[in-house]
Amino acid sequence: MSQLKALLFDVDGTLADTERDGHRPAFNAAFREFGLDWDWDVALYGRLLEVTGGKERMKFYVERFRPDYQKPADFDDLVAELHKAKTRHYTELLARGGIPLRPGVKRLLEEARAAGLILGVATTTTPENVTALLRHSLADDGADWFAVIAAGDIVPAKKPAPDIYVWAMQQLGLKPEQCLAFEDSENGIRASRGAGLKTVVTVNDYTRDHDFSGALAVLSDLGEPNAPYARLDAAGESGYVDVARLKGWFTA
Ligand code: XBP
Ligand code: MG
Repeated sequence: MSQLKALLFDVDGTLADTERDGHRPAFNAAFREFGLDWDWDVALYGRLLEVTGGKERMKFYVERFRPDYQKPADFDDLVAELHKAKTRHYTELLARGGIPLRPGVKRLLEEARAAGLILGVATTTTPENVTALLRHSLADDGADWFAVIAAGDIVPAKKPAPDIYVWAMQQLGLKPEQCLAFEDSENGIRASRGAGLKTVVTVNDYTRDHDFSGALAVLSDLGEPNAPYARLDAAGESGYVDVARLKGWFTA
């Protein structure tokens, strides 16, 4: 039986509820800036989340929902420019303190560090977005808490491909049997399980009906001592996720 050495975190939807009130309005602000009449409401954005990666999501939107749109010859360049503008809007929103971490996240990260566990990030989003979230919503030196930040285009195949988790573990020199992943979505758990990782899921409004087969535990959130999680895959269990509980699930 391997010992737990590292916790690998997805970002969007897992560390913070960034999709609905962060990425979505940032995309819309970029569309307005470029004079496009594209506007992603909350429900449409839920459907667009089927595709991970902001550039990939914009292309998917045009293909699936805007047959009327005449793509310019340099459409890929336009998407790249839109994505840069979107990243600017998103990081500005984070700098205004716009998005808090989800319940229990800061407490667990602090405890895990103190217990000597290695922390890592494995996400589809752009590296700048990750460091901005960690700086503004966790701590000034929040990015330094993580031994690896695996993000964005660093691997060509984004989640649900396992590649980003595989890359993160290579950087750390660790095997899947030594790591635990945290995810919030079906695309996310397909990536983590595909990389051979045991995975704890915390759902959100966009993902609670997803298929989380193979999860170690499916929770409403990580919980706090005064605000316990609800365990969604085992009726009646509640509490808060700390290192001892993680080790119990990990070795069970
Ligand atoms: C995150 C995503 C990303 C963000 C947008 O997925 O799907 O596409 O919505 O990020 P996960 P960028 O939580 O599984 O990593 O615009 O920076 O690509
Ligand atoms: Mg996610």
